[in-house]
Amino acid sequence: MQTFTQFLAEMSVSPSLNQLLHTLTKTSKEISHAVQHGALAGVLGATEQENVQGETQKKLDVITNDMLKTTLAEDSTVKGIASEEEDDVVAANTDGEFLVSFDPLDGSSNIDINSLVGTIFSILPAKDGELTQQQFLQPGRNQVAAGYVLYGPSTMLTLTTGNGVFMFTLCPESNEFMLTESNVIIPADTKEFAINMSNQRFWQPAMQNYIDDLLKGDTGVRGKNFNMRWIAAMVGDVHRVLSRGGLFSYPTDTKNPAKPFKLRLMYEANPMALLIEQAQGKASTGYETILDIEPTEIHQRVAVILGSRNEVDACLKYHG
Ligand code: AFP
Repeated sequence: MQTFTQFLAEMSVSPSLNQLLHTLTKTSKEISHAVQHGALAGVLGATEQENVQGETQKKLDVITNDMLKTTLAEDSTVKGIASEEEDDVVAANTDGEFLVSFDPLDGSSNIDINSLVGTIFSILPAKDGELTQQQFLQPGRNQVAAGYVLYGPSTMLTLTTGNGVFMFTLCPESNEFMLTESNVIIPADTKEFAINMSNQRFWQPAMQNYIDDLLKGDTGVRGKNFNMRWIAAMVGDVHRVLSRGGLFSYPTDTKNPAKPFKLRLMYEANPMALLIEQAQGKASTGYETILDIEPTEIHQRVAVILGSRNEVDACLKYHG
């Protein structure tokens, strides 16, 4: 089995990207340790602060954000950082080659119930000049690498540098990420979907009709029965889709008219869309390919429909 270091050498990633990926994985091991200690380390529960998006921050959201911010700012390859937990972009090193966007701990509502959480990251090329939000506003297609670290029964890293999708498992004895899945491919067809059904009445008719037909199973137009899963952490749901196929969606809804979309483009939808496309799946808003969206701001939200190619296409047909 290859170590992560051996893998990067074999993939001939540039020395600067190699350095940055090592910084990210080193910090993720420390996050994994903090998550594992849970109540023993007094890291569960909420703070009294809200992030820029008006969500109450969990203690671990703040701790993991600070861990990543500190280590990335010390990495000479990083020019700037954008995080779910930071109001604005954070400048790191003027000559840095990369911009890193991240959700330090996706699935915050799972923290206190000892369920799946993860770190999602996206790496974009930096541009010359002063670091501003504008630097980050590049389509997801520009990402040089993207991935997530899932803190589950095993800690797993899933990564793409634009040459396929690879999964690594953190060995508890050696504390090394070991390559455990190469060239992940998502089956084109599936009988599994993931969506928060409690929002059904707030969806657009296209999504309502699509899900209605899945629920009718072999008595309806789809002619087969579907199973449903919902982890409430995109990182866990996408990991399942990459592992065995499926369709995952957080669609447009009218629950809160001021917030028609839930998931964030820069550090949730884009990195996941790159992984999904690299694994031969598909990722769309219903009307647009996620990786082609020209972002307008760093905390922008979008509708997401991703997963097994043929099933995403089936869903898109309802969207016209
Ligand atoms: P956080 O980013 O606040 O941890 O939220 C997680 C998430 O954005 C995404 O990972 C889940 O798919 C989704 O929220 C779950 O949302 P519901 O609570 O509406 O099911």
